[in-house]
Amino acid sequence: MSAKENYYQPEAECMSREKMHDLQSERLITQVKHVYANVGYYREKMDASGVRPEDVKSIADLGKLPFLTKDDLREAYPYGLLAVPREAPVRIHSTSGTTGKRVVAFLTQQDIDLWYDCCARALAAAGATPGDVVQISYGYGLFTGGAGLDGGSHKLGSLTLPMSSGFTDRQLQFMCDLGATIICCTPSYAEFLAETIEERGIGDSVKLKAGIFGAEAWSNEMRLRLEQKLGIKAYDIYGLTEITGPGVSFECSQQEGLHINEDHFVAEIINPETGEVLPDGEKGELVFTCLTKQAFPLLRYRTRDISILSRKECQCGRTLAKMSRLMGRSDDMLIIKGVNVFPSQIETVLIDYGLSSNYQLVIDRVNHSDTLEVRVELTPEMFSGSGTVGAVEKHERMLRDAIKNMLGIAAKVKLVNPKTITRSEGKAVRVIDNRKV
Ligand code: DLL
Repeated sequence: MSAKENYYQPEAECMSREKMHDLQSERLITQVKHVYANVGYYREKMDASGVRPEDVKSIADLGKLPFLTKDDLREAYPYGLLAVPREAPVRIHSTSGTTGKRVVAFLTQQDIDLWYDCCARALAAAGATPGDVVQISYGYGLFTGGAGLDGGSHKLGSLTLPMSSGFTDRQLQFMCDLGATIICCTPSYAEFLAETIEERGIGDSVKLKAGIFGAEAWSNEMRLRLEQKLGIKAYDIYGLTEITGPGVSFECSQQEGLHINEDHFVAEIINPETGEVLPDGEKGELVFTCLTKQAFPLLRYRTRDISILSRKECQCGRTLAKMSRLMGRSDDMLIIKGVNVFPSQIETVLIDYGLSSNYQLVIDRVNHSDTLEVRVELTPEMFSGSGTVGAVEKHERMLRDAIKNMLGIAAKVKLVNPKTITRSEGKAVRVIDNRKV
């Protein structure tokens, strides 16, 4: 433990690795029995893979259990994976996914309490104390962002401003009038807020010291920019509705990877093609097992999120394993002209180039060949200073070369006027793939 660091539950966050191993093992054994006894869907899946609850004697046996995927959740929709009687859960949340059938997750009061503890840990790690005013600008409702951080802020005893997303004028008025010190929202909305603050020249009235940003991918370059523009430290927070929402993992003062709340969730990294479990330090798909959830306890759930695990000591004093910031999703990966492209790679080029992180990738198929157009906004300086046609073309050419260098494929670059790409109040829409029917 470090004297300077701000913990919410140091006994869990700084537990010895041996103790964590024993705690995880004990909880896993109980959880597997609970699931086998109460969820027919699971029982069939486990029977089909020839594994019985007695086979799981410690965390080392985790690999015996079958994986669960989003398809299982869709198949079992809506109540098929509920592990408690219908009367027991008190809350439903749902994924923000835009395709396919929505996934619903259920929580008992205890599930909610433990989830809010996880979010309180994240807030504390970002420096939140009871003296802070925490502005929550994630959406409230089916989305887990608002509820999770709201609950965490209450647990911590901070003054909670439940703004939800949108209504930017009101957000900024409350932020300034009430002296919000911590802001929680998607990084793309944070960027929009920062832009508006700058435009209105109200930076001096903003008292923010930290931001807790997650729910979508954001690069380190974007972090530095948000920190500089808002005068804050920007922390990453990760989670997914199926597992619990925000607070599955969170960044600490070191801002180098996210600590996983391992007393509640076990993480594995697998090869997404073969399902083979990979050692620490190797890149692959994150898989989570819920150790304490009562109502909707998923075991070995494949997230499709790509990351790397590490159990190296962290300067913050937490002993919780870390996952690297997300490197993309295996299903967000675009294949353009046969090349694997992650939107975050393009974002890095744009930000390196001093451009806005408001961009859109438009993919099409013309004459049986893929085309990629990168639309990005000119910064106000570029627009006013060198916004002549010749200068814009020069910027476009240089960007095209930089993208070609990074990806190895040609892209068309289109610099558009500031504020012409639609802003999102929740998760940003970065990719328009016109190839899909
Ligand atoms: O996005 C939960 C959340 C809310 C996390 C607020 C953080 C803050 P879903 O809507 O179910 O839940 O989406 C989950 O979003 O599988 C990732 O692909 C992506 N995601 C979440 N956090 C991050 C992050 C919430 N920090 C899906 N970085 C996940 C990159 C993230 N992607």
